[in-house]
Amino acid sequence: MSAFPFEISASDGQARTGVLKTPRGDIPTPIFMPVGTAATVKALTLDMVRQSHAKIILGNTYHLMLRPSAERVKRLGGLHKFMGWDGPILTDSGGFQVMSLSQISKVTEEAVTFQSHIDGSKHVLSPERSMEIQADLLGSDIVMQLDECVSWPADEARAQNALQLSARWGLRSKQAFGQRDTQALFGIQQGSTFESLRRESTDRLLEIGFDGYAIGGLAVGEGHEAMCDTLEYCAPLLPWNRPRYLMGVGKPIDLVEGVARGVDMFDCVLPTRSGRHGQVWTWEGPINIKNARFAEDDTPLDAASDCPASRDYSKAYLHHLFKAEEILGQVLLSWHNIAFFQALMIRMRDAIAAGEFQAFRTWFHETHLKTSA
Ligand code: PRF
Repeated sequence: MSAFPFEISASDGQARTGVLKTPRGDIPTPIFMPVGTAATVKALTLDMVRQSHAKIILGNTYHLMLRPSAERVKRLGGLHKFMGWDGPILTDSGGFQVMSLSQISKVTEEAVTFQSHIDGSKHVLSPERSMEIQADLLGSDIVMQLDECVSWPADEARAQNALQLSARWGLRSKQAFGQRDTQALFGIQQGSTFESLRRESTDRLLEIGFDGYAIGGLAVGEGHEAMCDTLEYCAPLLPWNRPRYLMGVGKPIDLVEGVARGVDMFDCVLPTRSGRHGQVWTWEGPINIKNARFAEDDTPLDAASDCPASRDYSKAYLHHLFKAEEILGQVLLSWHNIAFFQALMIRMRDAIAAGEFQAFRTWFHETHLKTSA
């Protein structure tokens, strides 16, 4: 029995909608989790994050262990109290960020050893240490196992080795995590774009048994089509009655196609990162607010939105803020983008509940891809 009940209330093809119940609040699914890497959803106050309809945010073991250190966060009352967010928090286990951010890293059976990208200091992250940091020091609600993600393309032997190591680290993560009433542990499926490896990885995870299952190792360079082709078989391998989380994904079109293939949870830096660079996500597709065509456009980004950033400021004003390099521009576009991603998830949940997901998907492709490159 998992500590976090997951109730699916409706499905439409592989797409499902439901609720993941946590002691810090219910999470309606499918859900998008804004990324709060360093104990902040960049550029946004928590009031803005809450107003955007986000129900759960993500934190990172890698960043927080380096700065301000997991022990300091613990002394200050844990991650929720430290940053002031009383809703659920999911933390990633660290291995993936080591591979992508640290210049020098080494993976052994025991652990991953790496140099900090901040000051070059040396650190060791084992499955046991990752569990201690996430579950005991940060006090995360959803803890991720330590895994190894291979970049793309990977040859089959390399992908096989990584999934076997991930499975052994999954078992060690589970043993170190133990049984907990108020926190959940998710396993991570690996196996690159090989169907037989995704099956093998799933079998190993199911033998161990987790509260939820993530799909790792995608959105690492394979492209949208190959990711969708892989999801088509790798998502349905996971148990129907437990939450499925596609890690580090993605663009709005990836979210729609992930939901269509049975994914319940997503996270990505895209809405906040692209917002800081002037990129705006809209129902009609992405636009760049710095484009000269917005210089005298006095309409808002989305008059129908309940997000102040989308509704109460003109494109001309936002264009001006970016041209003048005013910090408010980054704040408002990050806020708008996060709210847009939540609005997309709400529409998908409603469409699945109404049995109209396929119609929504068709509509989204037609309107959103008009302007997408
Ligand atoms: N593993 C972990 N975190 C991740 C990934 C993974 O494979 C990805 C891949 N898209 C993003 N974040 N632990």
